[in-house]
Amino acid sequence: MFEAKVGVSMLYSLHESFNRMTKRLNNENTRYIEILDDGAHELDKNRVNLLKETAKSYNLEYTVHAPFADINIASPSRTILNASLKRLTESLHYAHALDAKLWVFHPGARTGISQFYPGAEWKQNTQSIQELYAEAEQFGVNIAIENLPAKYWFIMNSPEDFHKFYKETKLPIGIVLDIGHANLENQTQPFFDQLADKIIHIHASDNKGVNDDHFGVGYGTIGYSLVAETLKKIGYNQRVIVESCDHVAESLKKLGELLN
Ligand SMILES: [Mn+2]
Repeated sequence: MFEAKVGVSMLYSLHESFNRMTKRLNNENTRYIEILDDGAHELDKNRVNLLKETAKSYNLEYTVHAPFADINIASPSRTILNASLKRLTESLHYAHALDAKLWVFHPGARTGISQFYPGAEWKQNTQSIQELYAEAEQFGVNIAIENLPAKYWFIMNSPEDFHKFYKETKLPIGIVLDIGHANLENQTQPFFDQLADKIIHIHASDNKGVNDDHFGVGYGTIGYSLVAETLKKIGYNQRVIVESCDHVAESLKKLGELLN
């Protein structure tokens, strides 16, 4: 039976205070909420407690998006790498405290010196993911890695990259398919064709194939009707999270209609 769970990322509210964001949670027309542990919404113990109370009151289910500002798990700098992993581990612990169903994180990125060390960023990225996975397993937190576009220096852009990663690590780690990111690489259909069984979470926003705009669904050039058809065909029954910065309620409604 087809029953994708359409939810919303609080990314669109990141310019607002944490308390303002929290007050929105009972009014999102969905119980599937993705909290972004970054910027003004960075988690701490008190905030986790507040979110837990809110979830209880309104029967919400959280997923947590790991911080990504200035984070690079493929960094060639030991100092930056350690700081990144420390911050991510902290976020994992908050996800555990929140009873989050999933912790979503970004792969590492190339840097201005990567060209001098071919393959080093890939190797470091893999090692970091193995460390995060071990940590997550200890805490019983389910984690998944998101596809990112090469345009913004990230690695792990295509199905080929994920195949390579799985072949090397044998880790049973899922994929967050970001449809907007995949569109920038023309890889949406290849991801569905080749890795449908690995996709355990979806980020939905729109763009025009050039920049990662995070437009509302229907405000770019992505064919969401086709995406919805594909999701039905593969029997996708997990979360589809609207990760738009505008037209959020409208996007949620559109996807809900397309997927039901
Ligand atoms: Mn995303």
